[in-house]
Amino acid sequence: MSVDRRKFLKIGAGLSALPLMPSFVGAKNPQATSIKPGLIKDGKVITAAHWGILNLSIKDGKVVKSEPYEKITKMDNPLQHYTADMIYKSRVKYPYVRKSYLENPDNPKRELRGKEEFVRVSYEDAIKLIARELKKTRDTKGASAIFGGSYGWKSSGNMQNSRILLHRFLNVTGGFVGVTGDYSTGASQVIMPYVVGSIEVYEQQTSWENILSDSKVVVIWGANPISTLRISWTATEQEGLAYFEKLKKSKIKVICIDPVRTETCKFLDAEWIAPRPNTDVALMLGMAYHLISVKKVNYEFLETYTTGFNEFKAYLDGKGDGVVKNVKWASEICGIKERKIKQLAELFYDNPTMLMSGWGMQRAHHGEQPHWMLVTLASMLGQIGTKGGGFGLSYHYSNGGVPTCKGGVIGGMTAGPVGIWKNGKFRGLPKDTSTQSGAEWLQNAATYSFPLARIADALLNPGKKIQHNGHEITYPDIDFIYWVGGNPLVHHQDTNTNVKAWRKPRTVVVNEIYWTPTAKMADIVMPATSSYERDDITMVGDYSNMFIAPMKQAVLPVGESRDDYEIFSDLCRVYGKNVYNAFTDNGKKAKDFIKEYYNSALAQTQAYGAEFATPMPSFEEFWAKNEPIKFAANIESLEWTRFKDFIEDPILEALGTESGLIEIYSKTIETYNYDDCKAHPAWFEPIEWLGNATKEAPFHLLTNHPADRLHSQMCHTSLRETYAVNGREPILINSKDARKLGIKNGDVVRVFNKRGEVLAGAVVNNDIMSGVVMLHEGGWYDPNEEGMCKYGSANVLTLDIPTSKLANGNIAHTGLVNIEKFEGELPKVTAFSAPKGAE
Ligand code: PGD
Repeated sequence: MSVDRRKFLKIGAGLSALPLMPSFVGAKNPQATSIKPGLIKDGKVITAAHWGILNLSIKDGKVVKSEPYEKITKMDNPLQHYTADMIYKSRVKYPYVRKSYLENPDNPKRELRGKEEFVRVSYEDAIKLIARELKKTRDTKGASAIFGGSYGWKSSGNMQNSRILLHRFLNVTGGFVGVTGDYSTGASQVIMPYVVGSIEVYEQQTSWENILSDSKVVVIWGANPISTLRISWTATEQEGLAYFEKLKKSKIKVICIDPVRTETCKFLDAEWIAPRPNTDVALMLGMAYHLISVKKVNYEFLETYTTGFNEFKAYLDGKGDGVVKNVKWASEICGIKERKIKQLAELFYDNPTMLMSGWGMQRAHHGEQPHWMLVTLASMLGQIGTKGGGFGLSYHYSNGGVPTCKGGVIGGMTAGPVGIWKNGKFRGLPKDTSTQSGAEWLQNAATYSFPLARIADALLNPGKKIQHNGHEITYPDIDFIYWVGGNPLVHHQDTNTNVKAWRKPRTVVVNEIYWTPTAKMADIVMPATSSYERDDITMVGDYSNMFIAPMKQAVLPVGESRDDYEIFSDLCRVYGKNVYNAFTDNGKKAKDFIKEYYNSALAQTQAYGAEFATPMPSFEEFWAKNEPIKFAANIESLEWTRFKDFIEDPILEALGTESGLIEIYSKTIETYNYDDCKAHPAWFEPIEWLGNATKEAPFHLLTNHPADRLHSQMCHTSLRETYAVNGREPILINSKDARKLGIKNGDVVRVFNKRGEVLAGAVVNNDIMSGVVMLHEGGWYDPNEEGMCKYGSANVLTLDIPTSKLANGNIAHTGLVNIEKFEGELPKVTAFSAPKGAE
């Protein structure tokens, strides 16, 4: 350590740095010699991750093999085999503080965030530093300066739910700024309640059993379930994939409408229809126009179950804008031949047709429109609520449509009571915290909350007023960010602007397992354990609730990593006993919560009686046995049909919309008077699309979800070597386009626009329409000195503007780029190594 460095460490807020050596120096093989009681040294451990229930083989205290617990489908899920890399690669092993922040947290040279070296400090000192600086921000700027929205996919597990634990910690210490919405369904979850009375995107779907028995046509509209069903929010049971296998064997006609010939399209041997990106609304409007002209509209359905069709029809006929939305008009916009548009519309009307839509098309400029228009089209077809027809917005996600099992559902971590914050001072916790409900917490967090996808805008523009869903929101002045369980430097759009935004607040704290781009942008990084280093419990099957799986600690924590629960408990300890007790529920350990969550499910199954649900053993037996409990579906759920009750009785089973009916025209939205979201579904030209492409940016960029990662998770594992091209993220280019550009399969290319530039590896074929390129989201951001991403993080190129004033969702799939062969010397990819000071 240099003298200079010693000097600043001394003055650095009175904290001491540790010698840069591992804490287990002296032990020959600490993993093998210090196995904690109860931890298996050699044998098998059952755990679960978003990518399924896993059977881990442990040898000498280390994970050596990772396999699925049960083989449900013939399809392999590669994500299930890389657990060892998830434990041992790219780890944050110790607490670190950015050099300038350690020297002077009051003036921490924010412009160096993400560039400067880190200094290792002791765990205790890091805890003291976070607690002190957080309190300082509260005392000087109030709770509205503390951002804890902290969005992300974290790890599976109901106890070590890092995001909720962060909320719990920030609540007991006095509140924080939260967010509304998410990146997945930002637009649809706001528009759908106006249209069908529920958010729809996270709802159980008509049972697959019904689809297989009654559908004649299945349309997969902008979705890639064979890829996205490899994971789910809790842990996947993979049954959705098994149903897609059955669909492939059935006689049902499958059509994929997508600019990319996806894995799903190829797997199902489906008919591929490729519209220009972001033009599905125009395509659907053309279909609607055609159905009216050939009198293939179910008017009885429209009259009984919907409101506003006449206003919509007036729009189709061009009554307000003079533009008739006929098939010719649609074809010119979306690029699908007129004959095909007509043929598809009639095929849907003439046959029981299930329109399965993904969410990618609503992650686009005016993303509120596609699903609203899809519901309108489905209403015209009149099959909603039938066994084989209608629409579904979650077949591609978390195995929607897999029948729900009759069993117990475990409890989970809650966001806890909110500390009292008055006149700029934290006044402690309320005397009786038991009276605080979850709703109160939500209200508190909502006071300053803003739509998640506006985060960079909010950080850069404190005090700015925006319109959101009929209200005005004023951005808070954020000076302290605490992020856990997410990777915003990768997941948020327009990375270069995002980097500027992240250099705004005084303090950024991140608990992370790996040296992600977000961890590298922090001032204080706390080393978090992976889920394989701690005990937990999870449901498996988000809609099916098919299993309860134990997630037993498999190996010792790496380095000095700690569970998020432990980190936050220790932070609370600094604030005093009452705060610690409120956070830990009077000193509970992780296992106490796990048992409690299990027992709540046990009580449910006991209430059903053994006849109706699989009996569950006591918690102790369950934990000792180290096996998941599996529940079965009953006849009711096997035959379950979405909207059936409403169709049978639209009065008693009215929808949650203002009229109780499906709203093709919303009087409430009309009152908002937004220029970018009208009172009925409509075509809006996106800010960037092939219709306004230029010589500078001639290609539409799609940033689909990757098949071999979960967003950015696993990018650092050796699974990457199976898909990376020349060490870079692959970009899919149409053969004809590549030929024109002189690009061959395997070439490194520069992809660029006015927002930024990335390197990527060319994959040239005809699985993508001409004029469109596709770079998966989730590649780790790896800037060189000039800001070019050496690995290929898609969001360097995307736009950070809202879908509309209604939902303010992200528009990750709208955007134009240019592309050229990279001729220079290839820079080394450093995305997966530790930053300076932490090597
Ligand atoms: P993940 O890669 O899952 O991405 O964004 P999200 O941030 O959810 O990041 C999770 C992070 O949490 C990882 O870094 C992981 O290491 C960390 N983590 C996991 N478990 C724990 C834990 O127990 N404790 C702590 N402290 N950390 C943990 C995904 C987001 O990206 C989403 S949901 C969508 S839908 C969007 N999709 C797109 C898109 O289609 N196109 C583009 N261009 N961009 C997108 N961004 C969005």
